[in-house]
Amino acid sequence: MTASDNGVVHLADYRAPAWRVEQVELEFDLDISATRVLARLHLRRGAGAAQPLRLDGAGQELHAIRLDGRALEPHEYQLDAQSLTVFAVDDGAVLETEAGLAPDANSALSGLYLSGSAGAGFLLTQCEAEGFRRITWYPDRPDVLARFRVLLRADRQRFPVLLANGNPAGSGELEDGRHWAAWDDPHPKPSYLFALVAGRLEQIEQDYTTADGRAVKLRIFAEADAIDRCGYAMDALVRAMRWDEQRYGRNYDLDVFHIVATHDFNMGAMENKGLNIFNAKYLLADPQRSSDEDYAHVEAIVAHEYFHNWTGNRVTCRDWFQLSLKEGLTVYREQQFSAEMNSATLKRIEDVQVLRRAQFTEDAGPLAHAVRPERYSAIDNFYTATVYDKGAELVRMIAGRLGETAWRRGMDEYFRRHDGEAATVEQFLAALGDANGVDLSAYLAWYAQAGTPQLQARGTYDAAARRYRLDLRQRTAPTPGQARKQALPIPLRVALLGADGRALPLRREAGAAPQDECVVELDAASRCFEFVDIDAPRVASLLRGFSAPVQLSTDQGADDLAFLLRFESDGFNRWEAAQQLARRAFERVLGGAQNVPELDIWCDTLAGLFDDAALDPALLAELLTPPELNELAQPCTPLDPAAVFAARERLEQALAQRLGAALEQRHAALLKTERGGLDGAARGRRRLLNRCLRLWLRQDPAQAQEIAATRYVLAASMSERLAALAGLLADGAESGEKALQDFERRYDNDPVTLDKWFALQATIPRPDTVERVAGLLRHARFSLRNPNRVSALLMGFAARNPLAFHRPDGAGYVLIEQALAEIDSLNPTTAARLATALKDWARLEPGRRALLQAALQRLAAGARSQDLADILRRTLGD
Ligand code: 0A1
Ligand code: ZN
Repeated sequence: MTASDNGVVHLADYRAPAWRVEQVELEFDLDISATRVLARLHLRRGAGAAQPLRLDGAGQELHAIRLDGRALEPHEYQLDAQSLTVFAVDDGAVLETEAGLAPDANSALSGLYLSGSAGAGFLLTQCEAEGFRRITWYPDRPDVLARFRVLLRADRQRFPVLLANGNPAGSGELEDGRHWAAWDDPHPKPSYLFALVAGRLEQIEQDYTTADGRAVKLRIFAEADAIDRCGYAMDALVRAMRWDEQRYGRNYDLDVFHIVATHDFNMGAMENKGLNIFNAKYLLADPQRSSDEDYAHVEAIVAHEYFHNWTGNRVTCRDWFQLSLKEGLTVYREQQFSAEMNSATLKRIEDVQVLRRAQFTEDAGPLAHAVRPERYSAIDNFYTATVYDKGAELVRMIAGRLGETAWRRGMDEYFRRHDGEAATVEQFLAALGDANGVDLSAYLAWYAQAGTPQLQARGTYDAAARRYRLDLRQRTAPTPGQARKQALPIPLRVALLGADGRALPLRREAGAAPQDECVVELDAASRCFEFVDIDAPRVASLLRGFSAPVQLSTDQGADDLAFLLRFESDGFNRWEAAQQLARRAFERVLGGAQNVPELDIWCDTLAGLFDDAALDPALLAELLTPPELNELAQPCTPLDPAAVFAARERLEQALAQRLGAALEQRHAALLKTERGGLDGAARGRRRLLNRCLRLWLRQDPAQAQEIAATRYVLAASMSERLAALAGLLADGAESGEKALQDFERRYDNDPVTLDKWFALQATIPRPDTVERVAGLLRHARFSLRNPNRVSALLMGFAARNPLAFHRPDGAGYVLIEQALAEIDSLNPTTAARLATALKDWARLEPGRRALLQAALQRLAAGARSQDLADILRRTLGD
């Protein structure tokens, strides 16, 4: 796809490639500062009239160019900063180029780069979305699928391990202490899935036999100090491979599957064919250093990357507008897997939390975009919560609409039709629909329309007619570039609960078979649905399981929500009732009310549940947690982050007081249980233990701080240690500072764990955290070149610490502004991501708003990278 006006690429301009590559042979002479790449492209004319061969390229030096073995004269080709054009090329021709690269100078971490230090680090690549063009000249677009053969040569001492995609195809010695390794990938793939890794790495290995009988060597590679933390990832990989066989009938398709861990990575991980590369923070896990959340991430992301082998690699995307075709679908598959491995209810709660915190806020702000956008100027900026998480919700809705058997049938058809191809969202919907004789095209509107639908529900009961009527109405507010919105198909899972809390039998018409739960689909701006033969409904439970990514408002009172919180059998909606109650209490408190009945109802209902032995401790911990600050702040305009913070504090304080001595008692009881285990029950108990401690710290600070300080030292797991430390720091306790020093000493040499130390400090909810973060920027272990460090310290501060970041004097803004200007010249992807934390400036109260706007304008004036410029331009609404 070529960029048209001002580097903006439009979906409507898509043209099939003029040239295809049948096969590509790559030869690398690897070196930290001077790598040579020979590329041999076997070319085929593609669609349309004969055109010159235009290849993407960026940053490398051209040392030689030959067509069918003949060196080209300068007038036969044209080279500029973004491309190489060869004028007269015949169908079937072979183009050879030789390029020179400097991996150690590549701070953008896209293309071929160095992880770690020049002396001890290793070389690796990141090609999605457009990194391959930084390695060699190529039609760097996902709809050009080629067979890759790769030959790697390097010094044996310095680079003992040489990996690329596909199956191993030989290795041997060369002169002068060098060696070689050849790799052959039999599956045609787009260039964004290319990868190589070279360096001194250790490995663990496991044999695996696929359901269709292929023997596969699974290997995980990491640097020596990390290899003993790869066992859990291997375990998760094996479980993910079996799961994909059983649930989707998908087998692995190479003789080896390799994963490599690096501390220098722009994202979470990457699904390169047969050679996944992982950000170490999502691969390494051990009981002493990893929290329960870390374990869950490793399991989910290992599965995610593995699942991409079919949803992304075997069937890839026609163009980058279709990104959610692979990402939304793979996130959904990953969510299904995690739900089946753990508690489905908790997983759903966590997924919805992520959606609300990251995606709903994105959808409501200046960076709102459709799951399938229609234009972009920097594709790296579209690896967003909308494309990933809302995309997964769309797949979930469609899967729910079809039902389990039909969903599987549809997916089988999708793979059957498009294996080995680059597909579109339309083709996905068509395959799913055709396999089941249904028309799913109405769901395409969900992919095209940005913004979160607001769904209003009103229930009325006619006792005489024994009818319950549900009125639904939807509306989506305008988003940038999309003033007018259409009605979307919204499936709503509904139950009616009777006075005893049990689901009443539901019938849409007289004589129909009754159901405990019904799905109604709102397919217009408004509609009403009736249920007949209904006796004495107490309350409606709507949008069970969060059946559509909408914002629901109902006419239910606080008593109705309390009833749901007590009796609802759908775990998700039970939690949701607690969230809604807390939200109502919050709004009243924020509005200045002294006497807030909703707050009492919330506290009393939770206190009633607190001793319920039948309640899953993990769910109880979530019930006891009000929505986080960013969620609560969402509807507030003008926004005063300090007032939001104070109001939420009052909620926490009220709950802590209401629970009183029970907190200490429950905490003590949980401390006596087995605390080190990794099973779901132990994790659940820890979650509640930690939540009790946080509330107890508010209820009885003096005593709880003492216990927290001990808990820090005697922690049976990292989750305990982190919770104790975070609690002490939030309280400003002296013992918190001591514990921080201890933490630094313990983990000084472990980057993944030291990031927790940076993040903990960045998120201390106190105004003077600004000065603390400024000091940490000068810490010997801090570097703006490392995305994980930037994310821990600066993203932690800007996105997860509204009280400090939005300090009224603007010091937080200046701090981020200065850091961003520097990161921009090092790593545009990281700069752009950090800048998204500034997106809500226009909603702030006038004082902060002016300060942040000025900082954004200064940044925009000086932005060097297209990535950062794009985010700032859209943020400022220019
Ligand atoms: N496809 C990967 C995410 C990813 C995207 C871009 C990257 O570099 C800019 C790296 C990874 C995934 O979904 O896991
Ligand atoms: Zn992905």
